[in-house]
Amino acid sequence: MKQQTLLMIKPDAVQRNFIGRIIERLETAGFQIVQMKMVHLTVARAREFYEVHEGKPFLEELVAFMSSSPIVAIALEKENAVADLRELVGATNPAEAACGTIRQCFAIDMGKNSVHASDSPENAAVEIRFHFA
Ligand code: IDP
Ligand code: MG
Repeated sequence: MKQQTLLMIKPDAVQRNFIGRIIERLETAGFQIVQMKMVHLTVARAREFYEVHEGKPFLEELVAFMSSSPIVAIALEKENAVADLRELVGATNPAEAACGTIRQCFAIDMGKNSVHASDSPENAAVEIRFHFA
């Protein structure tokens, strides 16, 4: 069954001109782009997006980074989209990301890791609504 998920191209990747290369990976892997926009999140909006991480030691750094310059939000559709996108994106820490994954190819470090991908169908629905309500 077709499923939707959310990908964000984070500031580090936008700034290094990797938008096109990342989108090419998505399309080649069979994801259909259903909605897409470039947006500069405010600190408050970035904090709202990552509210599940409230209390984590990296939250302040993450919110500051995600509101530092524009991101690209993309709603994607495919069979098994959530799990397949997580696999294409790779591990949170690029040093541990599998060969050929987006993070292994483009990410700088654990914080500046180039992309976000929803981690469950439930969170995907919430995150797509957050950007495309
Ligand atoms: P995920 O993006 O792979 O789902 P999460 O654990 O949900 O990883 O963390 C959200 C984001 O917070 C990560 O993508 C990364 O940018 C940042 N982050 C997570 N853990 C750390 C850390 O230990 N140091 C710095 N940033 C972190
Ligand atoms: Mg996550």
